[in-house]
Amino acid sequence: MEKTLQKEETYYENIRKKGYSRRDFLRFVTYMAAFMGLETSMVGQVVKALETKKRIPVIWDHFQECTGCSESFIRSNHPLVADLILDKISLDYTDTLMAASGFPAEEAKKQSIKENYGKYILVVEGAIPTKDNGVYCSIAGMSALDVLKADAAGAAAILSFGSCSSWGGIQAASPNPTGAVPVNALIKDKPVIRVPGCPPISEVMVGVVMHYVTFGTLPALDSMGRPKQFYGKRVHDTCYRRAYFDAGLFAESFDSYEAKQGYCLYKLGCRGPLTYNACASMKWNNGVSYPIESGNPCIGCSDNHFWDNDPFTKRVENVPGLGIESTANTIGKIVLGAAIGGTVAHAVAANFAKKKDIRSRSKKGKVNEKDIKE
Ligand code: FSX
Ligand code: SF4
Ligand code: F3S
Repeated sequence: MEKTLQKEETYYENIRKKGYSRRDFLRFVTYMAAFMGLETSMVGQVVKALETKKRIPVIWDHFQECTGCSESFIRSNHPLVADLILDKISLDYTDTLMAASGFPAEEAKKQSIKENYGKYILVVEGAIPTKDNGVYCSIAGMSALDVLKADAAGAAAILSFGSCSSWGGIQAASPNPTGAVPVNALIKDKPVIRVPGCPPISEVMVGVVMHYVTFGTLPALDSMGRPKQFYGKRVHDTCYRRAYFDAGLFAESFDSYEAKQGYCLYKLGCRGPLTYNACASMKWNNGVSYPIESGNPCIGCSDNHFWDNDPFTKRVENVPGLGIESTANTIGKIVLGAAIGGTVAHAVAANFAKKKDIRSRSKKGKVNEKDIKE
């Protein structure tokens, strides 16, 4: 396993050692800075941080989950995103990605925690069962409950990756037979950042880590403990089908002409109006698509209690923010007549501007050293 010998490297040194050029590095930074919502003028700060800062050790625990969060993390199409976790973060322990196993792996983890006490980031994927002393999930002879407490004790911060560790997820769905709870129900003396989604978007997870590396602080959080830069808007606010919603044009069935034409999926159960995530602006798989663009309504996978909300059969009855009981049949007229079109137009325009920015900044050959201002 890659271990302490390489810990003194900076991120940049490690990137170069892996065979990437300076141009690749700058391209990656500008691409990520766009996702992080940073102004172009701040790209220099990210470059400088990665050039000068030592890699931060990361311990990554898995509890009750499907490992989709790890899958999402390493599936980013940007080659350096995958390397960020495997190479550029000094990843000392993760059940699914590390080469070591069994006793040596557990020992390596203990050693890393000891050496980096108070400095490492703890990533938690999955919920923690608390019923019957946590007997329903154990790793290396310890309950997930005890593993979490031991690993959290020396962490500088904890990142709850995924809806399971953020809210409880599918494990906590009624009747929650194992008493599954999210991380922040158990850890009260450390900053716990929720990065929900089942799974979360790869660039969101990387962006949270990069923010910490660049600024040495945690990102601004909303009242639910989610980074505002990624969870500040509802899927609905930046959805490309929003114009159809506003016009009261809805697809009535999945195989209809309207669905294919891009009509709003609200009547088919879309939970975009309630769900806070960046899917519609950042999209998935390097900006290729997101559930709604593939013809499926948002099922609110980033929300608390999303399984108990019965997203596959229940339609959202009241769309918040309009101040009225709105039905799908009247909402278009109401929105158009209530002069909130300006807000909508602004949200949609901001979305297009962001997409354009990301696209232009990540275009091949577009990033030059002279464009990076300190
Ligand atoms: Fe949960 Fe992550 Fe859903 Fe799966 O591990 S957020 S079940 S995608 O993978 O925790
Ligand atoms: Fe998009 Fe769903 Fe909102 Fe319709 S209801 S505009 S499909 S997020
Ligand atoms: Fe999840 Fe909805 Fe995004 S289902 S992936 S939050 S569009």
